[in-house]
Parts: sequence; C-alpha cells; structure tokens
Amino acid sequence: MQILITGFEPFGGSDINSSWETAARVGQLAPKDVNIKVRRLPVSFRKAGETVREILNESRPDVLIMLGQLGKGQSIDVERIAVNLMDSSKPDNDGDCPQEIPIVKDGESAYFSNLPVKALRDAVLQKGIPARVSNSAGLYVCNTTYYNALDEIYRHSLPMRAVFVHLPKISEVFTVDILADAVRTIIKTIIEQEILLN
Ligand code: PCA
Repeated sequence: MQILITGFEPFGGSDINSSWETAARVGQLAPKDVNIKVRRLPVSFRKAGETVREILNESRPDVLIMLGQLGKGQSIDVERIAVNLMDSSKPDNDGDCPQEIPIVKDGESAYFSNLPVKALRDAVLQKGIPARVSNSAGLYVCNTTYYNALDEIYRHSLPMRAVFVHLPKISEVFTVDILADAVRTIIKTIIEQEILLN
C-alpha cells in the first residue's frame, strides 16, 4: 500500500511547523507492508493547487494524509470538510492575502473526506491522545490545499482516500513523538478497516 503524507513548511514568522516535523518522523518508521512517501508543501495560496495536484498525479498513492499545524490547537483535529473559499487576515509566505475568493471558479462548494473521520478520531482517542472531528479546516492555505486534493480525487474519480489532519504546535504536551504516534494510529486504522477502494 502506498501512503503519501504531506506537511507544510513553516509560516507566520515561525521557524518550525509541527506538520512537517511529524510527517518526516512518520516517514522514518513505516508500519509493515506500507510504503510511505513524505512531501513538504509551500504555504502559498497561489501554488497550493498546482503543487498538490502534481504530487497526486506523480505518486498516485492509495491513501493521502495531509497534515497542517493549527497554532491554537489542543488536539488532533480530523478535518471532515474542505470548502471552496480562500479568505485570510494574514498573508501567506508569498505575501498574498485573498479576500473571499473561490479556490476553483464554478467548483463544488465543498467536499467531504472519503475516509471515516469518526473512526480515525476514536482510534487516536483510544491511544489516550486528545482528538476530535472538526467541521472547518479554516479558510487559509490548509483548507485550500485540502480542497484542491479532494477536487482532483472526486473530479477524476481517482481510487484514492484522503483526509486532512490539523495538529497542535509542538510542545511539552504534544511532542513530535506523540504527534507521530497519532498519525501512525490513523494509518493503522485505515489499513485495518480495509477501507481502500481497491
Ligand atoms: N497551517 C496553516 C497553513 C499551513 C499550516 O501548517 C493552516 O491551517 O491553514
């Protein structure tokens, strides 16, 4: 099974992003029979779509797990929905700050993850790690990237499952090891449930 994990470069003046640190850590220790590829994405509204679509078409994973950092997050947030809107009060890494602009002109308003988000949350909770299902990934670059990925999958009926997971910042409570453990748990749950399309 091919799994692609994405994380983001640092943004907002920070020199570290928990999503990339976690992706890199999970990539080092793949469960048996699983091939994990890891890619780092730019925090850029303009490049988000092209980058994620290129990566998907190049590596054609069975499962795509996208990670992002949520500064004020206090749990592992399994994102259910991506919406077709970019709106921000803070600039991305290119200095862009879009105001209520659709990601894809005339595209679907929103897409749901095609993975069972509650089952993934429950598995993380069972590990004793705080987790929840979130119904909004925000309107910043994470949502834009998630929407582009799901748009590519649904529009072209790709045999691919995808979910976005927001992680808290790295701290004494949420160490990289704990965040990596949560993501490995999500991977194991997807495999165990045999919820792949083929
Ligand atoms: N978090 C931002 C973008 C990159 C990241 O790690 C977000 O939540 O949109």
